[in-house]
Amino acid sequence: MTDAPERILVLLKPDAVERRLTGEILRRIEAKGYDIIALKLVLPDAEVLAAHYAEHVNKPFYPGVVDYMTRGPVVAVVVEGQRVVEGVRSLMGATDPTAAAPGTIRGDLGRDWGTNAIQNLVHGSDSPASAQREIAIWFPELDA
Ligand code: RTP
Ligand code: MG
Repeated sequence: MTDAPERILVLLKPDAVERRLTGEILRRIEAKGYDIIALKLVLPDAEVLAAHYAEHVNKPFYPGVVDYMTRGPVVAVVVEGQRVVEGVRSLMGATDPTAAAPGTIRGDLGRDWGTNAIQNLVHGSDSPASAQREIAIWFPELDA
C-alpha cells in the first residue's frame, strides 16, 4: 500500500486504567507496527465528552456513558500508520466485549459488567474524518 499515513484517536477508557491494562493495550498497538505520536492522561469533563460523543448525546444510554467516562482518567493517544483506522478498529474488536472475537483487545480483556454503559476498555475513531474531528477535541495543541 502506498497510501499516505493516516491518524486515529484512541482512548484507553477508565476501566482500562483502573485494571492496569494500558500497557497491554498500547503494547498490542505498537506490536502491530503503528506509531504513537501523542499521548496524555486526561480526566474528561462533560463538555469534552459531549463534543466527542456528539452523535450519541441524545441516546438513552448517554448518561451511562458520561458516568463511565468521567469516573477516572483516560489515556488519550494519537496513533499513525497506513490504514490505521481500519487496523486499530480491527485490533479493538466489536463494541460488545462479550461478543468481540478472541484475539481482539475487547474479546481477550473485556466482559459485560452489567452496568448502564457498555464498558469496553478502548475507543478508536471510526473513520479518518472522525479521527481528524476527535484529535482536534482531545489534542487542540496538535497541528492537524
Ligand atoms: P467507540 O466509539 O467507543 O470506539 O465504540 P464503538 O464505535 O464500538 O461504539 P459506539 O456505538 O460508537 O458507542 C460509543 C460507546 O458508548 C457506549 N455504549 N453503551 N447500549 C449501551 O449501553 C451502549 N451503547 C454504546 C460504549 O462504551 C461504546 O463504546
Ligand atoms: Mg464509535
